Amino acid sequence: MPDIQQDLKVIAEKVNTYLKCYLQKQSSDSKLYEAVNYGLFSGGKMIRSYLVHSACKIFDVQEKEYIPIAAAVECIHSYSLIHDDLPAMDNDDFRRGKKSTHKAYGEFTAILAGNSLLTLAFEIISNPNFYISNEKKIKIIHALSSCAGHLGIAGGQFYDLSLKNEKVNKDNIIGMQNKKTGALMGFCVETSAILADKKDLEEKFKSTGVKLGLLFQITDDFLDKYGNADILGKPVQQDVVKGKNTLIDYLGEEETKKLMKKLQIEIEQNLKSLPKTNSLLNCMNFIIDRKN
Ligand code: GRG
Repeated sequence: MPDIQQDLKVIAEKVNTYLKCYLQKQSSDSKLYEAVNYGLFSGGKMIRSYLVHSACKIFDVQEKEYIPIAAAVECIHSYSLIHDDLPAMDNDDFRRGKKSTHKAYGEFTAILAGNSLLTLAFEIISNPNFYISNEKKIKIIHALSSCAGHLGIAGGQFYDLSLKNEKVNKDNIIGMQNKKTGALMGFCVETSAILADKKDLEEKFKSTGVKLGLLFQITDDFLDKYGNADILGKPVQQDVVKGKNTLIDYLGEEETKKLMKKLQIEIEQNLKSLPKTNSLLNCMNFIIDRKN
């Protein structure tokens, strides 16, 4: 399998540079500004940015068209992690090998840093200096906001937390994970079709991204069970401690691995007739084989 780490680093740097420039223009000496920067630039893998990049490669979409969108996605992702770590949610003290944002800055600052990052995402896309057409901007804002709300990340998080220690079935778990983790990845892949004006491919790309998200979440659950806390930058075996519902627990490891294989085949099938899919397929393999 080709090592995408180097490629990923290049894209991560471009997106981070874009975000740093953007935030520098809003520079302030408040602790809230510091917490926003802390939560955003804390060494995440930036796999979602890489997904946007890989999907855009299929249609030769230019970097200046998709880097701001990847930046907006990272803002929403960091927002979700800051809020996920709060005592009212997962109550985690560490993230990416560092203190979680509320541990470093206090709870109200972390909540507001999360809120600021959510709105920053839409500020970036709607910025008049971002030169894609207004029609595409509106479509992208609609798709991104839909996947962040109660039918997407927030809804998935709600089910994840409310179903703790409850008896659930496979569909409940997949539905929850598709929203919590899959929706944003669905957007990452779908956005390439929107940018390339490939209306007929938007739904297929979105569903490909959601499948990639489910694969990502299943790997996350395996890493929680068997991974290395130092490499992950957070404690392991937390799903059992917190009574979380995972497919590994429900189906067993063998069936879960069969489901992963099935998802892989479906993703390959979705991309079969398209050119330049190498990067996205390599990204899928990375999602499955990653160690953090
Ligand atoms: C963001 C709309 C919105 C609401 C907040 C708290 C919350 C509701 C949602 C939490 C969603 C969540 C934490 C999903 C888990 C997804 C996941 C596996 C995250 C880890 O992603 P990585 O490994 O993280 O890509 P890095 O640190 O590499 O960026």
